[in-house]
Amino acid sequence: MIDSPDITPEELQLAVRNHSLPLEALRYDITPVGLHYLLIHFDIPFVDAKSYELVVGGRVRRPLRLTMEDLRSRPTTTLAVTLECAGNGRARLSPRPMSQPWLTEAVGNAEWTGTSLAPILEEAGLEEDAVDVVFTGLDRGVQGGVDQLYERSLSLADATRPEVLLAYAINGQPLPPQHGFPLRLIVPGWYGMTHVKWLRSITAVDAGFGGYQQATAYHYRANTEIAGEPVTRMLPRALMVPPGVPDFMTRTRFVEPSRVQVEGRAWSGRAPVVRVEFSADGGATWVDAALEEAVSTFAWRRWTCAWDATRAGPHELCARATDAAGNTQPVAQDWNVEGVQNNGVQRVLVVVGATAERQPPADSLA
Ligand SMILES: Nc1nc2c(c(=O)[nH]1)N[C@H]1C(S)=C(S)[C@@H](COP(=O)(O)O)O[C@H]1N2
Ligand SMILES: [Mo]
Repeated sequence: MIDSPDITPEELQLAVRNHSLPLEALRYDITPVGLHYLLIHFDIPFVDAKSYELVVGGRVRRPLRLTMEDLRSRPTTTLAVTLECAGNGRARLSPRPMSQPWLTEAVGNAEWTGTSLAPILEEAGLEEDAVDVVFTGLDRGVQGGVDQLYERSLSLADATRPEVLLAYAINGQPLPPQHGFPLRLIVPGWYGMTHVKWLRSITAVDAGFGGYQQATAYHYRANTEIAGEPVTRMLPRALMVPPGVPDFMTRTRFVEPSRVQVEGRAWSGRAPVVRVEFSADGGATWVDAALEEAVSTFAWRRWTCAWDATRAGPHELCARATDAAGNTQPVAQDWNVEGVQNNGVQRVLVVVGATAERQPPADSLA
């Protein structure tokens, strides 16, 4: 299933800390909290909500210190937002970039509740020379040889968009520790790294932010000679719920000869998804899937497609999304240094045949 299969103990260590969405959970409009993917670079910080304060400072006229009570007393917004890790699909590249070895399932669609960021920046009063807003987490570690707090920035224009939230709840519950308790940033449409968890401070700065996670990491580059392009909004992607039942070890699917209703989800952070196509022959021929309304402006759309699974034998199923800006998914994935923005089409191997004919692989012991 993976072109360069020798997963290292270091990758395995990351993989067991950070789980993906089981693809069958694409059936839920809103992903149940425990099924939403997770990505934590360092350790999950232990935070006492009673003494917690968010510090808003830097190039502002009125620095603020906000308790959770202050934040909860502000106007509330709830928004369904599809989050996807920028490294989704990385483990399918060859050679495999060394980092969290995602296959294609680093996604989730939760309902985030919080308060809008723009009015807080307005209250703090940005100075004329402020150009970027830096979001700093409470979690600290070393990456690329750099000792750091996890931090990312946004331009003023991006930070003050109305949909940008400081969120303290997910699916109606307080944030669990792993999703950023007590407060995180939500930037609808952007890849996961932007949504800083365990927010400790928000700082307006008068020059482009040069922090590791901003200026060094999260760049799309074909080789190490170039700086590349910063990773920002999500490219379109469609995923399907693998039909039938899986083989325990290989995850190959078994389907009884029948007419199968294939279903899945599609999203893009660049423009609304306008088309999803389905292929039952490894991408040689495509048919249009039916699209349902998006769960929200910033959330995935459900799609369905009928598949005549009557010819016995193996079939490779694929799905491909296209957005209103004309972005689509490549059938063959290009390689890049960090293994980010890989939106190559999903491939699901399905064997059609009667149950009695299925030969379990000899080594599939539970
Ligand atoms: N403080 C902090 N925020 C963070 C991270 C982190 O390691 N530390 N990981 C980022 C990355 S890379 C992703 S993909 C998302 C994952 O959010 P989730 O775990 O809630 O799904 O959080 C982002 N926010
Ligand atoms: Mo990520």
